[in-house]
Amino acid sequence: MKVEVKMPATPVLTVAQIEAYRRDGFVVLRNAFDDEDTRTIIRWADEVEALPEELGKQWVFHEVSELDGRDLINRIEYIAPFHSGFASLTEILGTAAGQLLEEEAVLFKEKINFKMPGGGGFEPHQDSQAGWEDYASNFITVMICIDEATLENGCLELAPGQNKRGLLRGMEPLTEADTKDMTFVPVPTQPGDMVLFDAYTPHQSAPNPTATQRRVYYATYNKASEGDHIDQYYADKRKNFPPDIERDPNRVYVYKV
Ligand SMILES: O=C(O)CCC(=O)C(=O)O
Repeated sequence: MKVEVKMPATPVLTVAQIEAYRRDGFVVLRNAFDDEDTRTIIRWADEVEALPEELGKQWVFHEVSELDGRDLINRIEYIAPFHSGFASLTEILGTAAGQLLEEEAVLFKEKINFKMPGGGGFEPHQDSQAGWEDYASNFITVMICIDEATLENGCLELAPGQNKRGLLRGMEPLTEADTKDMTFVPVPTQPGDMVLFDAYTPHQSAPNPTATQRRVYYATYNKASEGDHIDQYYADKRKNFPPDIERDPNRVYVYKV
C-alpha cells in the first residue's frame, strides 16, 4: 500500500518580514514549518543521506573531521532531481523567495550542509563572490533548519545591512579589512525555522566541535526574468569543483568561497 505524504505548507512572508529583509538583507522566520511538516523534512534529509553515492546522481562532498580525522559528509547538492520530497520543497520555498525578488523565482541551486561533529566552518563571504554575477543580478537563498543550530555547533551568522555595499571582492573569503566594520549576528535556529538572505549579505559560521550534527537545507533562487541557470551552473561547477565521486585523483580541487 502506498502511503500518501502530506506536503509541507507554503510559508508566506508578512509585510513586516519583507521590511526586515529590505533593511537587513536577511529575515528570520521562526516556526516557518509546523512540527509535522518539520518531521517530514527531517525524514527527507535522512533519506537523502542514505541514498547511494553514484555517478550521475546527487552530488556528495566529503570532509575530514577536525575532531578525529574520520571521513564525514560535508554537503549534498543537486538533490531535487533525485528526491521527490525536495523537488516539492523547491516549489514551496519559491513562493517566499519570489516575494523578496518581487517576481516569480526560479531555482538556481540547492544543497544540505551537514556540519557533522568535527565538521568545518565557513569563512566570512558573500555568496555572489563565487561568480554568481555571471548568471543573475541577485539571488535569494532560503535556509531551512533541520537540526537545532546553536552557537556551539556553528549556527549561521549574518551581517545586517552590509549587502547594500554590493560585491566586496572576488573568489576568496572576505578579509579582516573588509569585515572590520561589520557585526556578524549569530542566528541560532530550531528545526522548522527559516532564514532568507540575499547574495550580497556577508555570512559565516563556526566549526562544529560538539557531538551533534547541524544540518541545514539551502535553496537559492533568482528572478525568472533573468533566466533559468541551474543546468549551466552545475555544468560549470562540474568542471571546477565536481562531486567527490567524479574527481580526478591527480588533480587538486580548491574550495574558494
Ligand atoms: O551552513 C553554513 O553554516 C554556512 C554555509 C555557507 O555559508 C555556504 O554554504 O556558502
